[in-house]
Amino acid sequence: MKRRKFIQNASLSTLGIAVGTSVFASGMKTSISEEKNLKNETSGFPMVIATWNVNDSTAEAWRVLKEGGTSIDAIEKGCMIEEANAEGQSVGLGGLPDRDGNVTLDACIMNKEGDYGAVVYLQNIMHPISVARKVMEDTPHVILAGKGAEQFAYSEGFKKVDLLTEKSKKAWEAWKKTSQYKPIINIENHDTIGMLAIDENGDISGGCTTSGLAYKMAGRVGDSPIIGSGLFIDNEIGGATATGLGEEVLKTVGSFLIVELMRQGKTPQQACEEAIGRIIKKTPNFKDFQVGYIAVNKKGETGYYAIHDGFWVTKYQNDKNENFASDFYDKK
Ligand code: SD4
Repeated sequence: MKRRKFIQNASLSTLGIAVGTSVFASGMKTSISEEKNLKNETSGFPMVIATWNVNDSTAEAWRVLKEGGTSIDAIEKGCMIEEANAEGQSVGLGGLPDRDGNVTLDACIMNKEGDYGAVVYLQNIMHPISVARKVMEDTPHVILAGKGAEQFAYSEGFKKVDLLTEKSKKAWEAWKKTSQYKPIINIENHDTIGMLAIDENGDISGGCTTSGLAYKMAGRVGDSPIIGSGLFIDNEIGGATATGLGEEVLKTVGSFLIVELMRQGKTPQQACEEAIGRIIKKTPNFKDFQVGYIAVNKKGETGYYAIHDGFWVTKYQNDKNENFASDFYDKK
């Protein structure tokens, strides 16, 4: 089946993109506030914000920041929590596999200097965010893919891990039974992490880590590890990161767009809304997929916006680790 056809046929729910549902990452310790806080008025740093309900991850990032750690350390440590969570099915261990049953991971990281490192189509490694950081810091390159990335990880001391859990294997087997190319399984746990942090010095870093779309074609790489699409940081301005159907984020270079809009004077919220607007304008079938963005500026002001209801963010700021329901475009 041709790529475009596959993407069009694959509905949002079948690809592991939740729409119209509240999503709750398993292992979450803090309860979600009943009130939908759409005003999002807080600012200041240190702070950390992440896509979806990932309170354990933001708590870990906050711990690093409060101890005077750098934003890049906070990002790596925070993302690692969700990568190691076997219950979460869209990142790291326990991630849903591609249609051939292989768990393949994409991740990237960016620091305050604007350095970037990424791994794409990485297998058998629990912490792609850490390998991405090694690519950034210890190699002359910015992206390593597939076997090369895996070999590099082993050479850096990472251990081989079977990432396909029983739970995800069962889900994949159920998907295979019902349909080869039009899966009907509905995935409601969502925890692909895009994370942005500002440390006590006011320096911004970001990271993004995912197992990508469930039951994707073998070899498919999404937006998450691609600079400017799944993540972009400019320490003078702010940062942005994305979740959802990566093909649409890639086509609009969403995270770079948001940072550039903030550079032109937009608030993080206005910038996220405009980036979603670009997708809506260009893509008549936007009802079939979800994209969500989060952004932060130099003051620690944040924004978040999605195409559909059901996108949540977690923010640790001013000593509070809170979940917020994102406002969205498609009000029906
Ligand atoms: C991708 N953007 O691979 C990722 C998927 C995602 O929550 O964010 N899922 O397209």
